[in-house]
Amino acid sequence: MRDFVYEKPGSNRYAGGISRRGFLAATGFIVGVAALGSRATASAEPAIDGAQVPALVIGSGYGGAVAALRLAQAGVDVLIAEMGMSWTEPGPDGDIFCPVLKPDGRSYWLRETTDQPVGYFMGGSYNKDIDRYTGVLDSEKFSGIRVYQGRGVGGGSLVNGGMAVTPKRENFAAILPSVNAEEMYATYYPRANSALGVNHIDQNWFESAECYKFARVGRKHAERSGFDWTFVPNVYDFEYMKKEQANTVRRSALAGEVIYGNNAGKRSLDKTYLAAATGTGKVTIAAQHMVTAVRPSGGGYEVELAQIDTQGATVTTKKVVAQRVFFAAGSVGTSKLLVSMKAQGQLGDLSDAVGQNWGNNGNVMVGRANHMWDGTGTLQSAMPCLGIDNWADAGGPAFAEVAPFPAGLETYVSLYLAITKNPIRAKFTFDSGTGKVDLNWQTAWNQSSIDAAKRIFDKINKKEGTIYRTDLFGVYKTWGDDFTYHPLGGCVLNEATDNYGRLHGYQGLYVIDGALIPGNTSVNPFVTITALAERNIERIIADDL
Ligand code: FAE
Repeated sequence: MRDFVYEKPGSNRYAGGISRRGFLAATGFIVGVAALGSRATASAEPAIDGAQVPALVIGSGYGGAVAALRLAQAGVDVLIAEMGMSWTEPGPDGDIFCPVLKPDGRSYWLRETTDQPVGYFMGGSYNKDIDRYTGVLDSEKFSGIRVYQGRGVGGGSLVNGGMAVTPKRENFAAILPSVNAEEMYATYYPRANSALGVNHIDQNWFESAECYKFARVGRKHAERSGFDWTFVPNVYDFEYMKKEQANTVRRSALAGEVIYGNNAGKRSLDKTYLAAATGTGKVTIAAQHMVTAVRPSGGGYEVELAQIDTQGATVTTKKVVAQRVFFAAGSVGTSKLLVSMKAQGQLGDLSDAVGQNWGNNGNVMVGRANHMWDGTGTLQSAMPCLGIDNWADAGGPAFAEVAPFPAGLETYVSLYLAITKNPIRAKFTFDSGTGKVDLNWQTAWNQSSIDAAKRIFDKINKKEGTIYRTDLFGVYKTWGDDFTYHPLGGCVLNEATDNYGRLHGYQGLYVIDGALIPGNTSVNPFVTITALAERNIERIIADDL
């Protein structure tokens, strides 16, 4: 069955419908017009071909948003090129993002069927046919792993669970030893948390909230088996969620909205960093513009862009010359671009460390079948708020978020996303035959992640007299071990770049996203990506501009 046609193939209705900001690309200088309101403004058709810009940022996720805002505040005009759409125009149903239980083309990036992370239930796949469209969630397939990523103005912030976790200081110090942890915890983590709009759940409300019964059951089981647990802050507005539960506002998290976008309640980057960035009048966001090449030109860099329609087809190609280029296309996007530019000789002097040291943050998912007296509730908030902390277990460190399973009916399922300390690292390589970049991660490499997660859930199952669900990730498949939400690394700080993200070999080229982090953050990563970007851009502005 096909869902409604969200937009006719080849048309560019939403691109054309977005109000175009006044934009001058004259005399080698770009001037954006101040954004109004509280949401980032983007243009799908900016007149940028042939322009020269002081700074071009590739991608509008966490790293890109921080770079754009801080550069603009320092007086630098910035062009952001974002391959995904500007999610500001409602579809035919009046909503910007599609319903979770009835996904349409808006859900996935250029796919004909959905590819749900938890894609099976009771013996069968419940993926659905959809119309091909430049939707908000990409499930990018490599030989041994699918990597989920956000596509659009706001990057991963549009689709993620909003869990805003600052890692324990000793864990951060072990992961990025070249970074001064004291500065991070005194200055950059607080700065990131504040600008992201991180808030904490009202713990009294939590104890009785119908929508968090699943989390209370998860906590009870963790406690009964002797595991530590912790509340997890979020960028979803918990006060708004209270009103959702009281039925006084439009439901979003309580309507199961998360991986295909939230129509309300969430402080995604388009409402925080990017709104502030375009509000300076110095930042222009070119949506549906994919960077395809970067090469030296004069004293700067020539950047090639493909403007794409909602079928992913190239409408036109453009060239911009930028004095400085910030790679913020995400761990995978940045690594793919740099690895192919190095292999093809356009940026041939990049370090051999480019493309190396990639990890999946040890992600593995699993579900448990509870007894009838431990129902997880028919109404579940799509925003997790609690995690089981077993990182101190030297035999298999793990931090497991108690995840919702908002099916709209009582499933008795307790679902978890475990972040484990998987030491294996993969690399990206360019295939000159296909012209594509592959990632050599193998599914079997997740065995140590499964083993670490089992140290928690085998114990809980034994204590509770329960079993694993084997119907959520395939037919008789217990572990969701072939995908990740948390790609990290590929252009690691102090290896492929200097200690602030400057790429070796090319003055004026920077990496400022999750590619800098060597494969693991010990918790969910976006607060760390944001805080590290804050640290690096401050130094770059002070020393390089
Ligand atoms: P990212 O946010 O991915 O932004 C990169 C941007 O670059 C994207 O908008 C791309 O479309 C764009 N792009 C890529 N290539 C190009 C190109 N060639 N030209 C132009 N644009 C390009 O990067 N993390 C948490 O901390 N807490 C959570 O609760 C959480 N839940 C998640 C749930 C899901 C379903 C997913 C997919 C991720 C989740 N994450 C979570 C991970 C988090 O969103 C991710 O680590 C960050 O978004 C990565 O930030 P970056 O700035 O590296």
